[in-house]
Amino acid sequence: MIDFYYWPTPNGWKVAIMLEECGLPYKTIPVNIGAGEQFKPEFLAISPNHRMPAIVDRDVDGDPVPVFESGAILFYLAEKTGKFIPPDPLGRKEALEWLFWQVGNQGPMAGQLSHFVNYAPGDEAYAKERYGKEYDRCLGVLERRLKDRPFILGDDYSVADIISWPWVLIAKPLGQSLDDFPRVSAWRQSIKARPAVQRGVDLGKEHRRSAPPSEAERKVLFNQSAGTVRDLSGG
Ligand SMILES: N[C@@H](CCC(=O)N[C@@H](CS)C(=O)NCC(=O)O)C(=O)O
Repeated sequence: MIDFYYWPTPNGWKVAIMLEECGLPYKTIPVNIGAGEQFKPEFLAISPNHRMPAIVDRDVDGDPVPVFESGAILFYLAEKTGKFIPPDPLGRKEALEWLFWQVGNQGPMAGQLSHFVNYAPGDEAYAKERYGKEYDRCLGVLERRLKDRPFILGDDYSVADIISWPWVLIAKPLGQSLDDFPRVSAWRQSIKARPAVQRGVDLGKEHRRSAPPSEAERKVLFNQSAGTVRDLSGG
């Protein structure tokens, strides 16, 4: 059994989709990030950057294995199952390149864009333009990559697609049209049609945000420094 520390956001969906695609048995443990549950000492012991998603793999010989950071989790699960990753060294190298691309480029840029589009206190025009352009640039990178292949690594759907798809799914609410990215648009639709992907995105949907964050949630989510994290996690 795998313990899956989860809250329904694009970063959480990546791992929900991977677990569903692999058919691995897992138990969902909600981490209500608006309520500050990511700072609980027991969660920090698994995820030292106090961010979800994280997993603990109990289906191992010896001590349970904790894994944090979505890219590392997807790679770990791909290695464990032999699924959604090429078998050869050069193919694995490419899988790692695109995993790192997502967690170092598309993910943070989309995350900051989402922050300024959805939660910034004022107009923040410069920030929206800056992250909007970076998000657009990342879509351009994907569009070029998909020029002569149906999936990011070639003919086969892989961890590279699973990790990059959730932040493309929500392009429209981020204020970005996909009209200029026809291949990305077709890729997005073909992945959306997979039953495991639907199950992953639906996981915990009752917890999805339906109203703007309250003052208390804003304080937890948008006021973090080393000092506040120390206070929230109890030292
Ligand atoms: N690089 C991390 C990002 C994870 C992340 O940013 N998670 C957010 C939710 S989408 C979180 O836990 N936020 C809690 C907080 O901001 O305190 C990954 O890819 O796993």
